[in-house]
Amino acid sequence: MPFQTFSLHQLGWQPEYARQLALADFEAGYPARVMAAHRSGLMVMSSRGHDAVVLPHHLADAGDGVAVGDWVLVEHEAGRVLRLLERRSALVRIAAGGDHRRQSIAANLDVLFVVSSCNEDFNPSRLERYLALAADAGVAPVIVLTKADVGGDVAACVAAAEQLMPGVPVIAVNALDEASVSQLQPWLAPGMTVAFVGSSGVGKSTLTNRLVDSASQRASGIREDDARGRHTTTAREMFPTPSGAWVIDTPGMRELRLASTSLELGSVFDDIDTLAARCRFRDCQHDGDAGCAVEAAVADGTLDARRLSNYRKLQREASHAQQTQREQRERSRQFGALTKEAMRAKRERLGR
Ligand SMILES: Nc1nc2c(ncn2[C@@H]2O[C@H](COP(=O)(O)OP(=O)(O)O)[C@@H](O)[C@H]2O)c(=O)[nH]1
Ligand SMILES: [Mg+2]
Ligand SMILES: [Zn+2]
Repeated sequence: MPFQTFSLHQLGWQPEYARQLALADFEAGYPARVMAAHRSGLMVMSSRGHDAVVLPHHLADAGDGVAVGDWVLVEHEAGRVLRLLERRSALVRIAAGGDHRRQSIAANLDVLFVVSSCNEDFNPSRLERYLALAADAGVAPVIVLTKADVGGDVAACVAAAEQLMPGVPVIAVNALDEASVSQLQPWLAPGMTVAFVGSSGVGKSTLTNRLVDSASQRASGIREDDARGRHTTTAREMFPTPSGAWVIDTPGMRELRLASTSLELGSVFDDIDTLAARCRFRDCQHDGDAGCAVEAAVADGTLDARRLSNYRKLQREASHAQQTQREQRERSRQFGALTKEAMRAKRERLGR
């Protein structure tokens, strides 16, 4: 089967990536985009087609790791990644489990579709969490409310979602219906990269499959099925749409802990920050303090108590993430010092 090829431009190449490469870099290797990240290595796409390449450990372990959507420099003939290019944006989470590692999920995104269904799953606090995640990633969010066909008060859902953050588009769709899903086309221009995030079962994979024609999924050579022949969304992959955009499906992230270390959480809670500026005392804790504008707004119904408490919760998480990051930096600094000391001792033993 002939593989579809793409120009760098079609792959989403931007001048800011080109600026990171000198002539010597182009002599050593070629730029390619990560289409899929597996334990064994990366599947990349470049103007010469797709290639399986090796990701050296020192690159895999550096920073937040390499993710689907990243641009890398691949060594000519060697099929090995030489460098990771600086990202325009990146979705990062705190890994599940005890070690609290930062882990990139997707890189160089233009749009983040925050998906929720219009029924039981609809949860404003969870949507705010994803909006903060988008702000931290540096990606423009679009809220997509699925299962608009199932019943439930779709208009009320849309209205509630529209209140969460001014300027964020809210689209209600039936993910099973092609015409309905075509409402997402404005964000699927050629070279654009979009990703879906949201709880398990909201329709992310259904949307992805609707947008990406199956022929290009197969032809891209990046679909891998597990031993039982089922497709799994454990490895992150991106697929081209007929309109020329790139779509990334992400597995439902049950343990979506914010990797954000900014207590402002983007501008998701601008309304509360604006209110807080009007409190009588600058260090107002909005907790029984005299002349508190935030509590006054909750009392008169202009601010949702739920929203305030969610802001506080997300701020606590951000401050926790800040602390963890500090500790990790300190640990790796100590580890670096230890390694240096060990190497010095070894040199001495060898009499050099
Ligand atoms: N009726 C209806 N069913 C949907 C819609 N979106 C998703 N589903 C169904 O919901 C289930 C979960 O969808 P899936 O795409 O696997 O969710 P994911 O976990 O977010 O990837 C599947 O059975 C879909 O067919 C929708 O808009 N309308
Ligand atoms: Mg899925
Ligand atoms: Zn206050």
